[in-house]
Amino acid sequence: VLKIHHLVLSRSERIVWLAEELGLKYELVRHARVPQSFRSPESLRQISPLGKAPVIQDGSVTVCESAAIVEYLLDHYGNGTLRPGVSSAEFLEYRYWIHSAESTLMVPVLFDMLGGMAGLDSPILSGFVSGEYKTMLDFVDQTLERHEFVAGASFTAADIMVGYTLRLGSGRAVPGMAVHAPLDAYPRIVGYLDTLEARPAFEKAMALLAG
Ligand SMILES: N[C@@H](CCC(=O)N[C@@H](CS)C(=O)NCC(=O)O)C(=O)O
Repeated sequence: VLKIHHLVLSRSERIVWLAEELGLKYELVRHARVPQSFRSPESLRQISPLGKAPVIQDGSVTVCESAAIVEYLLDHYGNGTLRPGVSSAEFLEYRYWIHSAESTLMVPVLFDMLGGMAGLDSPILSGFVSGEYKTMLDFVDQTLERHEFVAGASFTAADIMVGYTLRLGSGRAVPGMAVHAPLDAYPRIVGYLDTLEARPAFEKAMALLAG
């Protein structure tokens, strides 16, 4: 059976959410964070060389990296859902957002989070973070102005990828984490996150992870 390794309060919520969207049967393996460092425990290092979540095991195959796992699950169990066809107009946007969620869009969120955790008070850092938040949130907003989901009129796995990044930056994913994505200035993005969080598969995944 497919094993999803979940690190508590982490990106691996994406994979549980996707598995619920696809109605997959899977075993959830939870890994607690090390309390002092908030890093992953030794148990994850035994599954993947970097010791990072998410990671899945499907028979003899091990896959790491959120987006690589998403694409693997869609390749093998997607039956053509949650991803536009390669020759469709939406596909390039889909691919852009699948990648951006863990790269350009994630950059200000990570610097914001780590700056806060380290107690850094640096104008260079805060200027970078606020500038990148504005650039990226403006772009997400313009994208959502054109269509309801990031890759078009339909919900896709790119929304699962982007949704987590935005949830992390807005403080929704890790309660109590000092993060500052200025979502109040972007009601359309707030509405988008509310729509994503109202999906039955998201709610089921979150209930499972909270239990
Ligand atoms: N780009 C990678 C990031 C993986 C990553 O950094 N995961 C975090 C969880 S949110 C982690 O395992 N952190 C614990 C650690 O590195 O000790 C992905 O999307 O899978």
